[in-house]
Amino acid sequence: MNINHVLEQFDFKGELENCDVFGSGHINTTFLATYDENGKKRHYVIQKVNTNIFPDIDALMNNIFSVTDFLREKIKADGGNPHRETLHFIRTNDGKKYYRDEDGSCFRAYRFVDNSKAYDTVDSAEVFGKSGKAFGRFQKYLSDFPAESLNEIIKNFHNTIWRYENEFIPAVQADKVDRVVNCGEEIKFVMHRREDCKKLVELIDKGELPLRVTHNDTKLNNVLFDSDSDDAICVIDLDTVMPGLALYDFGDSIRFGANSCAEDDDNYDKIEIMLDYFEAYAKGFLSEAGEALNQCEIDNLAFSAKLMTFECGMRFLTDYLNGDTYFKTAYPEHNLVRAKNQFALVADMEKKMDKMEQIIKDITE
Ligand code: ADP
Ligand code: GN1
Ligand code: MG
Repeated sequence: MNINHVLEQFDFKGELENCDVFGSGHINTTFLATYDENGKKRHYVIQKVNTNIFPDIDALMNNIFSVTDFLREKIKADGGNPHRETLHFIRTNDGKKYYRDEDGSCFRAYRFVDNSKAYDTVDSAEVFGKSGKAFGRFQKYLSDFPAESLNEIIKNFHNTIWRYENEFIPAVQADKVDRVVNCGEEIKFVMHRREDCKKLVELIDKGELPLRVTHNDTKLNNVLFDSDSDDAICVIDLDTVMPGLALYDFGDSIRFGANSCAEDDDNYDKIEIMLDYFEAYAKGFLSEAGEALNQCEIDNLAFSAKLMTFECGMRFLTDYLNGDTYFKTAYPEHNLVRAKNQFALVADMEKKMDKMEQIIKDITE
């Protein structure tokens, strides 16, 4: 791949200074390019989209353009700054939403939000609470987005029982790369919790949990913070914006940001759910999205944190069993370490579930 050739396809301002790999996502390959326009630095983010995971790139980019256009209007109406508070994608020189090179690789570009940063971990509950506000506001802004116009980019994305039956169990049975032998305990851990996998799906079927337009991948490094004030300003990584549950967005944020350790830390005995972070996030999220939530959603907030952590651990374990074909890994056991990490967090949440539920009650009653 010749990145300079890719950059030439977009209408960036100024002279290219440098372009480097950037960020810590598990799916796409992200670059940061710096241009100089008459002494003024301009930064752009270029992403090679993972087309194994997102084969229908047209559907994906149509979603993203319509969601960011919609958000821009909401932000303006709310008196916000649309240049900083949502992503601004840049079309190719011939007006397309992405560039496909000769090898079939697909690239998209957007403006870097200046004076911003993404965190893989934060060192204060207060800052984490601000990300809760940003994701809550994101959901509130999209509450009247025409959901039927969105393409469902990955079917069954958070259908935990579907992932269990159709991905996890077949991966164990196939044992393609002879790794079952390394993870008997973890496989048992998942199997013992099969009943949990059904809970939210059954509540959807009963009509108790409403589908909303949600982000579906609300980890901390998918929101940008202002470098000076540490306010959470812009929700990024819009690939999985689809109809989903408010609980998926809440739970996935807690999974990543209220873990006392990074997602792939192998100090398993140091892993715990930090209840002050849980509380700060819940307050931030509910202050923006809370009014719209029904009682069943509120009653399942604490459980959703456990379920999203469990589901993610099961996905890491499945990928380990399949030979690391989905998530980017830095070393052979990386997915197993991630799975063990998530399961340690699930186990701690199980011990603290009463406390987590009480925190939600204290905020909402
Ligand atoms: P992935 O699907 O691979 O997670 P993302 O869109 O989340 O792709 O981008 C990957 C990472 O790049 C983010 O988690 C973040 O760390 C970083 N990143 C992306 N865009 C920006 C930006 N505008 N400013 C700062 N960091 C960014
Ligand atoms: C992936 O794209 P990224 O790195 O923000 C994944 C999420 C997982 C997460 C685990 C499209 O998120 O579902 O929860 O890794 N995204 C996709 O860290 O599968
Ligand atoms: Mg990301």
